[in-house]
Amino acid sequence: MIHSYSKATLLISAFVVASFACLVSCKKAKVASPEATLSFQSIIPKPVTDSLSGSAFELSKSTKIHVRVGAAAQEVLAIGQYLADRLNPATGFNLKAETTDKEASTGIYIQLASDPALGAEGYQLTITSELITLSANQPAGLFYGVQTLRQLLPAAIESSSVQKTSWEIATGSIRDYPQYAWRGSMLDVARHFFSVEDVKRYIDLIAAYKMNVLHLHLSDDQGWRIEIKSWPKLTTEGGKTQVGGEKGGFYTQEQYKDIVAYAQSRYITIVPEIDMPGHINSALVSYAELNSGIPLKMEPGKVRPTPGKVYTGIEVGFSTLHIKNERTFQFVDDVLRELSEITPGPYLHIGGDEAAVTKKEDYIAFINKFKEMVAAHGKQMIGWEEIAQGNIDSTTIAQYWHSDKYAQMASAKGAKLIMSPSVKVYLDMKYDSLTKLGLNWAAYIEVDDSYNWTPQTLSPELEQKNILGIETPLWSETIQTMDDIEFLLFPRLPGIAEVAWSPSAGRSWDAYKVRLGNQAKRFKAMDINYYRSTKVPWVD
Ligand code: TNX
Repeated sequence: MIHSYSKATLLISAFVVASFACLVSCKKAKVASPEATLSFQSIIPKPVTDSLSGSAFELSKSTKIHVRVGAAAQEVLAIGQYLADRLNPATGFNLKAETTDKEASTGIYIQLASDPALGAEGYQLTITSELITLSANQPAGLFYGVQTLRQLLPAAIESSSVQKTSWEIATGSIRDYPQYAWRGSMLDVARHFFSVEDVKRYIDLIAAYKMNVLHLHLSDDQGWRIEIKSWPKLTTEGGKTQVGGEKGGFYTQEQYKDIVAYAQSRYITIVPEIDMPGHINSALVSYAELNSGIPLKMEPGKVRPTPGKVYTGIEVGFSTLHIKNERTFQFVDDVLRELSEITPGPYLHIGGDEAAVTKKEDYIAFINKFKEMVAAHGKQMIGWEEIAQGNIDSTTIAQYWHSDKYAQMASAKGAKLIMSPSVKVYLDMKYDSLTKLGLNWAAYIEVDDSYNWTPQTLSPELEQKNILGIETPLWSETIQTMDDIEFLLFPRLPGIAEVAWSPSAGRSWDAYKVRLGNQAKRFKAMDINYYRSTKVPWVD
């Protein structure tokens, strides 16, 4: 008894001494607020692994953003500054990224560090009450870590004006990397034209969900949207109008380069598409010499094209290049050459869809020739799934949109596949029969429909190793403004980004919809015009 009493006394005195020492030297770690904890649990796309540790880091005006000097120092510094630029408007803090040659012990510390399991795009975030460490193998991983950091902060961080709140982040750690290398979206700027500013906002919106490809559909029957210096009338004539007959527009090569550079700074590759040999009326009307006498065919009862005039309706599959016209391949080669010169990314998309008035043998010959030409300009060819009929191989990428037969044919030929199932990820489809914008030929696509699928099981006979990833197209027959774009993108896009990024094991709509509902404040702070689907428990 006496023995145990003295043991207890010893323990108590040790505790008293330790507590006193701590009063002098320890700063008590703040307990994470419910809001910070909820943000941590609501990240989209869902990280591969994450764990909370209970306290909070608080961002303040004295927080330093330290960037470790070393490989790619300028690029890493730019990512640090990109982070500061995201934080400053709402906090009013005027933070600035600064280089350091040693490990930081407080603030935000950003470094490249070898961690092979994270791959080229993964990152690790370790958050304590004093220090946030963001590490990755490559700058892209750091960029994605920054996107996660944005979502860890209160939603008000996305405001463009100073907000009064405490900028808390729950402590814990996150290890994260993508399931698919191709996480893209396509914007149709041909049916309706969108300004450089709109495209930049589109880039920022998809970058926030760790997407890495923007495919620009630059030409179609209704308009030609990229300056080609050797064929100037493509834009001055072919770019004049858009669906409905209003004024169209086009990007000069300088503007296109500006878009490419902006995308690059967000780790997004621009994939330019010139749709051929069909969907080509805007070129045919710009240069009579490209015409060949093949009539523009339109089903009865549809809005017919006027020969010699840019089409302003929304029907598809009525125009074609002519394989025997001697100017055709000069035209194609000039376009592909100029486009390859202003496109640093490795891909050129040649369209190849819905060439309903091109003879099958001509279609195949076209695809084979396009493939040679794209390769001659040092690029890799991408085309819609129909290109599977051509002589394609492992150097080609086919984009699935609805035909299992073509997808399997492409896969059997060794081509890689991008999955864009129209019934799941065509964001121009209406949510339901009441949606004002959009079409419905493929399906009504509610927010759960666009989330509930995986590329692995979509078309079971595909070779999994040939699936590069996912791309979600936004065709623009019915949309004209950034508000329209946002209404069809949100809230479906974040879920599609998650299907592309996060592991499919354990995925559940019921868990996801809660995380999505928790993004409502963020969408509001980002001024996103989104569809308030009744399937989502929105928390405002
Ligand atoms: C089909 S899918 C198209 C586009 C239209 C779209 C409208 C594909 C490769 N082509 O030309 O804009 O449907 O949803």
